[in-house]
Amino acid sequence: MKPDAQALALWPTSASLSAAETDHLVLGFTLLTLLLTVPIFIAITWFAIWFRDGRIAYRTYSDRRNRLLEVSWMLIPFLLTLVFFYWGARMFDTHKHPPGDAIRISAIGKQWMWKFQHPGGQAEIDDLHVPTGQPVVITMISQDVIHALYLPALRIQMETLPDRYTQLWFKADRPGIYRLYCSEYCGTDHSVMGGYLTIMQPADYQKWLGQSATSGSLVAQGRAAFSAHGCLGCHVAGSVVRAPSLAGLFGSPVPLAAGGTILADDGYIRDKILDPDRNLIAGYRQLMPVFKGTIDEGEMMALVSYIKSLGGRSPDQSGATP
Ligand code: HEC
Ligand SMILES: [Cu+2]
Repeated sequence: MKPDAQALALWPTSASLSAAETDHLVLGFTLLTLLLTVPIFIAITWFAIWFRDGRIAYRTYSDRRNRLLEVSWMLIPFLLTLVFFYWGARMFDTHKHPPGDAIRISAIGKQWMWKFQHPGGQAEIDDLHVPTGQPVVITMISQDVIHALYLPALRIQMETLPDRYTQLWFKADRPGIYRLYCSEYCGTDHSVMGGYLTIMQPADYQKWLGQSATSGSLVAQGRAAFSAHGCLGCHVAGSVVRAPSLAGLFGSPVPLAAGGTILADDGYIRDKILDPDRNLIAGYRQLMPVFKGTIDEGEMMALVSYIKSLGGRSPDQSGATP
């Protein structure tokens, strides 16, 4: 089916195992809901007709009770719905925990387009190319208002927020061209904020990457931004300013001046660069300039990738005392 015809299909093609599982969950839960409610609606209708005004029927109140019956018709449906709760919660948990070996793609939503960037630096607008058989993580942020990236063929969507990174991941298994959308009303041109998701065989994906223009890998772009913004002046071994080493920072706990620690994830690093006066670090004098307004989200994604790529946390390299 052509991708645009698919947009009208009642039940879009599913392009991953987890999309198929989502369908089973939704169908199963719909069936259970029907099973539990349709008999009640039939009984209500039947009783309403049987005991209608003026009809001669047996209306004497009976005080016969069957506790077992009463408990069972509450308990059995409850347990049956719990099965779906458990199933849904397990899928939710899987969606929250991408595997470590995933391809990391960054996405920026803005009025009214999507910009995607691959680890090699290949950028695309309103188009997203991914391989089959490999997990793909998309880390995203909005440059303005709230958007949401919706990939119906994979049955997933995620809000894209200003000032905070969000994530989704999937492992596609059916090559093809599918639609992608913004599913959060975001202004005048919301309806045209979308494009195509192209799922390709891994070899075709590699070929596509090779043919696409890139101005250096994301990490290399980040390294360039790191020196262009003068970060290197402080965050380098032997600098005059005593600044923490960024090597191995990603994923480690940072001790805070106010006590406690904070996990150095993408969001922490971004916040610290834009507004270093937040989350003051124990043992340092805060001398870092505020970069809010000077670094856009695209450059920030590159900077964060670069800082992530600095392996092996080592003790303070800057050495010099203030
Ligand atoms: C004038 C010196 C200076 C410059 C320039 C500077 N920093 Fe910093 N940076 C510091 C200091 C000092 C700290 C510790 C701040 C604190 O006490 O909270 C820091 C902290 C950080 C942290 C948190 C480190 C940790 O261990 O948690 C990150 C990330 C960071 N800087 C990135 C950058 C980036 C990226 C740039 C360039 C866009 C930059 N810095 C520019 C001095 C600087
Ligand atoms: Cu939008």
